[in-house]
Amino acid sequence: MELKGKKVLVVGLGKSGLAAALFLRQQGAQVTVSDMRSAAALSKDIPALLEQGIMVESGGHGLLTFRRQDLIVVSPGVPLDTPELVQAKAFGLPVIGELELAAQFLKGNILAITGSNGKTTTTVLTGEILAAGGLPSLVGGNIGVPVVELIEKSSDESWSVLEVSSFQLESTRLFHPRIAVILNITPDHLDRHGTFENYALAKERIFAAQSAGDFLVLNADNQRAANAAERTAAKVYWFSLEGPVERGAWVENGQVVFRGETGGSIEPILPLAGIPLKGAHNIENVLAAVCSARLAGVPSGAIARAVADFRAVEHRLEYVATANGVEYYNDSKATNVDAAAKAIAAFPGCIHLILGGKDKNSNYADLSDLLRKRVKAVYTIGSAAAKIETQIRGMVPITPCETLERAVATASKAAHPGDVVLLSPACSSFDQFASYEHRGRVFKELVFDRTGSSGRG
Ligand code: UMA
Repeated sequence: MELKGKKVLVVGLGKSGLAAALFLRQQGAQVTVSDMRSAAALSKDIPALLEQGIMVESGGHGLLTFRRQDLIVVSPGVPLDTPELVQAKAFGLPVIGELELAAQFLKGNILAITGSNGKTTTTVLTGEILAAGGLPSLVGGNIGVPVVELIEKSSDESWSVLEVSSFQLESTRLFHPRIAVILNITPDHLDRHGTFENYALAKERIFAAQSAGDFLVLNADNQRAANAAERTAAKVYWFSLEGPVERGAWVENGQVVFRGETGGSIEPILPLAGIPLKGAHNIENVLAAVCSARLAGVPSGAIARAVADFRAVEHRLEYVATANGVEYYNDSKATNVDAAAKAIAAFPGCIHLILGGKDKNSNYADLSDLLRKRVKAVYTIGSAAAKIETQIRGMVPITPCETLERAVATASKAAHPGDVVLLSPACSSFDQFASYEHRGRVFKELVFDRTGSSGRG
């Protein structure tokens, strides 16, 4: 892709847009950035952009700005049905995402991981396993590191391990991972994609450009993810919690095992007891990482060592502290119902659960069974509170708390020794916080304030 002298518009000035604009400018493009936020809100980034000769349109998107371009690079959070983008496409302008742009300049191999839940843990773990196996690995994508930022560090030998979201995949055409992983597909982001099928189809773009020499790793236990096997040109590998698979990873007699070829020998990788993460969903994440790492050529000893040394990623069922016999867990990254279900299932019972935030057109009644069996009380927060209360009424005592601060205080007072206070909100954070990371950090501070210094540091 030749960018020198091209007029390129970057839409959205968040992490992705900022990194993409600077990269495009470096490549000699004439860059404009357009963002709906006001100049005051963007004031932190504008000076650096102007200094590089990048023009900035703030306070909204101008139709004419979108028309006068050779290429439009869109940030993941900007919906593709934004009227200015629709019109630009109608005029024949190419519209691609930051992932698609970056992937065309990345050297080496791409190992891309998508799924409704477990992406970040699996991505970080896979990156660590590859590094333990001596492969130069770079980690980025939806995890918070724009893929363009990896380009400079990539080499012909490197493996870029990328967490990729449906938002990023939706606008890909040539994105071509050597190994692609679909961990699971369950309802999420229905507010953006409209239907579950549209959302699933966006995720399936992860293998759209793959061919017979590539690998697609699928969860045999998740129907919608497994369906992809019928539509791919890549060689399919499986992982399963339920039993043996033709090729791939599963659990047998307390061991994680791997079989490289249909009918081939079964290779023990590590004992189940050597996995230091909570919850069955995390065993799935480990199986996916083991399978991908074997396909990348990492020997079993290095895999076992890296898994044993791995610690939960921040905001994913992260242990925070214990006070008066009550354990506190931060699962702020659980921004959909399925993720919250997995977190609840990871504890035997006695959970005081903080639910709520910004609704994504979700159905909280899907939690009914787990709420009845494992949850002592629910504390609601945020703009989704009324909907949650209506959908789960009668299943478990509910205390409307509005804020996280009140929820932590109320849950802490109600909890007895042996109970767990769990923030696993099943909603996005944007009604009350800047991000799920911000929400998680506030939760941890509130817990530390109540429990003294225990767990800090
Ligand atoms: N904006 C517009 N016009 C619009 C919509 C937004 O100008 O119509 C502007 C906003 O004013 C803002 C900017 O776009 O200034 C935000 O862009 P963005 O939402 O794409 O945010 P980034 O900071 O670039 O972060 C993105 C991902 N965000 C989303 O997908 C929403 C980050 O994933 C990712 O870490 C980052 O790129 C680096 O790759 C976050 C996320 O929530 C963690 N992802 C979703 C998820 O995991 O569920 C998919």
